Amino acid sequence: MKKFLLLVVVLLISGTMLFAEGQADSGEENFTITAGIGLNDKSAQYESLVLFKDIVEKNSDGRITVELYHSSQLGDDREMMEALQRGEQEMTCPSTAPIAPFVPEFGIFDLPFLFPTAEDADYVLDSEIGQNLLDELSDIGIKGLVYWENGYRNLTNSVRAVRTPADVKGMKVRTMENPMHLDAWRAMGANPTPMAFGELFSAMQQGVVDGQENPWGTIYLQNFPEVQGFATDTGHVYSPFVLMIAQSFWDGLPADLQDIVMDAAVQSRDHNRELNRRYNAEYMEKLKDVMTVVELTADQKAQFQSAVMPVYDKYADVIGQDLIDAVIKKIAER
Ligand code: KDG
Repeated sequence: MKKFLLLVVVLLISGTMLFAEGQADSGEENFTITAGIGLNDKSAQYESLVLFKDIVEKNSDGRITVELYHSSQLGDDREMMEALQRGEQEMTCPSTAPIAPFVPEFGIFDLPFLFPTAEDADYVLDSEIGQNLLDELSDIGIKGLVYWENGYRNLTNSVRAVRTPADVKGMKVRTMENPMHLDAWRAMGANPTPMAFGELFSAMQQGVVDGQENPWGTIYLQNFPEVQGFATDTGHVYSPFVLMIAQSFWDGLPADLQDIVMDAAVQSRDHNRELNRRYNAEYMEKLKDVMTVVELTADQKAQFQSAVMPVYDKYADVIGQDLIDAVIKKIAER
C-alpha cells in the first residue's frame, strides 16, 4: 500500500512538472519576422518599417524579432511575394502593380488617373472594398495586413522635357511588371519595358531605358537625377503599397501576437502616409535644383488623360466592371 501511494505521489509530481514545462514552452515561444523591401533605407517605406519593428518588439516583450532588409537585398517585389508563399520569408511590402498578376482585381489600382486625391485613395483603401481585396490574398497564401503609400507616380527621362504625349513618342520607359502599365505607356506613345526595381538604376545608367516613373521621394532618394535630367508631374497612377505577411506564418502566431502585429501595422500605416506625403512634397521642390521639372498645365494633363482612356475598356473584364464602378461610386460619395 505504501509503495502504491509513493508511486501515485511520484506520478502526480512528475505530471505536474511536465505540464508546467509545457506551459512555459508555449508561453515563451519566440518568432522572427524577416521583412524585405525594394526601396533604400532613406525611404519613407523603410522608416515606416523601422517603426513597425519597434512597436512589435516592444509590445511583444521580445517574443517577436523583426529583421529588416532594404534595396532588394532579398529580391524584387514578385520574388519576395513568392518567398512568402513558400513560407521562406515572412513579410514584404510591394506596390500593388506586381500583385495584379497574382490577383487580377488588384489591377484596379493601375487604372490611370483613378484617384483625384490621396485622401480619396485612403477612403477606398480603408473601406470594405480595400479590405475585400486584402482578403483575396489569402487564396494565394498571403495575409494582407494594411495599405501603406507609394504615391502618385511621375515620369523622368534623360532625353527631353516632356509636356505632351507627343514628347514621349518612342521613349524607352521602364515600368513595373504589370501589363496595364505597359499598355498605358504604349497608349501614350512610349516604348515601355517591364523591369524589377533593383535593376532600374543601372538600366538608366547604361541607356537600356531612357526613362521611368515613380513618386518624387523615390526619384530623389534613389539618386535618379544622377542619370535623369528631366521630370514631369504626370501623376498618372496612385500607387499603394500592401504590407503583407506569409499566411502560414500568420496562422502559426498565437492570437495575442497576431493582435500586436496588426496593431503595429495600423500604427505604422498612419505614420507612413503622413511621412510619405511630406517627403513627396519636399523632394519635388529639391528636385527642381538638380533637374528640369515640368509642371503640366491643365490642358497638357488632359492630353495624357485622354491618351490612356482605352486601358479602362481593355481591362474592364480582367478587373471586373462591378469593382471599377464600386470604386468610382465610393470616391464620389466622399
Ligand atoms: O519597396 C518597393 C519597391 O520594391 C517597388 O515597389 C517600388 O514603385 C516601385 C517600383 O517602381 O518598382
